[in-house]
Amino acid sequence: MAATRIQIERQPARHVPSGIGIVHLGLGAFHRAHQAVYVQRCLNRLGAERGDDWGICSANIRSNRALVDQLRDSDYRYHVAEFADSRQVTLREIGAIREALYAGPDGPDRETLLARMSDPGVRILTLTVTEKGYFLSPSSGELLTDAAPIAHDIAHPESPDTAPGMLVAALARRRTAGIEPFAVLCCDNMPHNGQRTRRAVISLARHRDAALAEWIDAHVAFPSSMVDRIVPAMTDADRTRLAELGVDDPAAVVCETFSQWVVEDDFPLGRPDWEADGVEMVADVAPFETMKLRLLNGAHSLLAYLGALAGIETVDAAVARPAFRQLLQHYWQQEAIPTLSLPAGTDVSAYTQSLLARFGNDSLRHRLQQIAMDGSQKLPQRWLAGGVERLQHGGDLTTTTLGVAGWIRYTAGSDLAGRPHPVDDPMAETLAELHRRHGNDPQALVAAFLALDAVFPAALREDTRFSDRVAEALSIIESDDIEAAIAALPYKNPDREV
Ligand code: NAI
Ligand code: CS2
Repeated sequence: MAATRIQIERQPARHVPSGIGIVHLGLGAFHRAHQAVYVQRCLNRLGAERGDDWGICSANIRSNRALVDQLRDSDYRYHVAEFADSRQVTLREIGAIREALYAGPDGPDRETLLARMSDPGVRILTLTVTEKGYFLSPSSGELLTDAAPIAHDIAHPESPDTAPGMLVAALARRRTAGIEPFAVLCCDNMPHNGQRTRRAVISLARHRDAALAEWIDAHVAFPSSMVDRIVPAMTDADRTRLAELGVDDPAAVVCETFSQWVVEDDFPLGRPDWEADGVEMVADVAPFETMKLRLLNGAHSLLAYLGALAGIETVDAAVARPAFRQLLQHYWQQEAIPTLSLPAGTDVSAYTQSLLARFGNDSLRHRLQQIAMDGSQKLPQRWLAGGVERLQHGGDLTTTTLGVAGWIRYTAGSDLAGRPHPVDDPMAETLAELHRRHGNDPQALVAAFLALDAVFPAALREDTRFSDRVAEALSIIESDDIEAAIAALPYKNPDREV
């Protein structure tokens, strides 16, 4: 194989003092490969003096304490390896994170984090805590007050365990001290993610102090953002190939070269001029969010469940197969795109072709199992919201109902050859119980899954045109060769019948 061509971007020696203007909750792979890279570009451009206010304090509040220690040991420097393909990689050394904290329930840094979040110099709070980290019902958006961590935060508001709890506690301190609130910028894959974060925070604040909730409602900005960069979870094989490139860095991340960040411009205490660093600052993110969630993430989830059931391990391996490419093309052209109000000037055909190319990047080794996790939290915005629109207007639901059937079958915990896989989902126990009760009766199993009102909107749950089609699809999936079954689907746009 041809030698890998690498470019390396190093950071200048650290200047002092290292100011912090941003606190991030969710020090995960995506944050390190996306927001922190944009902030690094900004710091490089502004230089030591002007950029000093915008360094990041990044915290984990639930897991991955080791990563915090690793960053501390490396003077907060880590590497981002951007693979254009298996032979071209750009290595970037990132130093935008200037403080790392572990504020989990068993961690030492909760007070330090709350104090940092209450610091007047912190003007922006960003989050990547996964869709489940907001404790909102995926379908209704209501705060899950029965969830144990939320119940804990209601009972112990000054020692919160959740992201909404941390935000409420810090905002309460700022209000008491007469410090204006930071802007809260969600970077998770949710529709209207700023508004959803707002709803979680205000709903939780109401349990503490109605006046605080009103203050947050009146004074705190919750801009939404659309975020896009494929950042697979690191594997030992990734660490090995980075070591072969001379990078021995436990905090390193691997990702694609593509990156996009579209942000609603609502930062009362100011922000860096991120436009100069490739961030698109807009008045309304919704068209960008919906397009990305339905076209990229919706396609990802189709590949995740149907590909995994076929015994396929990675995204690129799935799109290498004609049947799966045909599946995606039908999903895009006949099901997802008709539901979109596209951002002005969008060439949606070019966009979906670019998605196929990105999915085909075999250097990422993006595991379908990673995408398949948390399906109960993802499917409402990726498939179901669009499905409701198409059902109401007589649109095609061929691949959406197949995808739902695939998710149902996937959550049985094995692929079609009987190979077991984990079902990583906040509702995993509930889903397993449904399989125990109805696993031998496909119609009853589908009805039981569609009855999950936390996941499925009533418009789908109560419409036999949808439920019957899912049941049909489940029987197709159980056929010997799922790939042949996918290829044989009636890829046409039927009339009213779905
Ligand atoms: P990761 O597993 O590396 O990090 C997840 C982070 O979320 C960790 O810091 C973890 O401690 C935290 N977390 C998990 N559950 C939590 C909870 N209940 N409360 C508080 N914190 C919690 O995953 P990664 O790749 O960083 O992705 C995180 C999120 O970023 C995704 O869920 C998605 O919303 C968004 N994203 C990810 C992309 C990717 O390709 N990895 C691309 C675009 C968006
Ligand atoms: C993926 C996303 O894991 C998943 O659910 O669909 O993390 C995807 O990689 C990103 O949204 C791409 O921007």
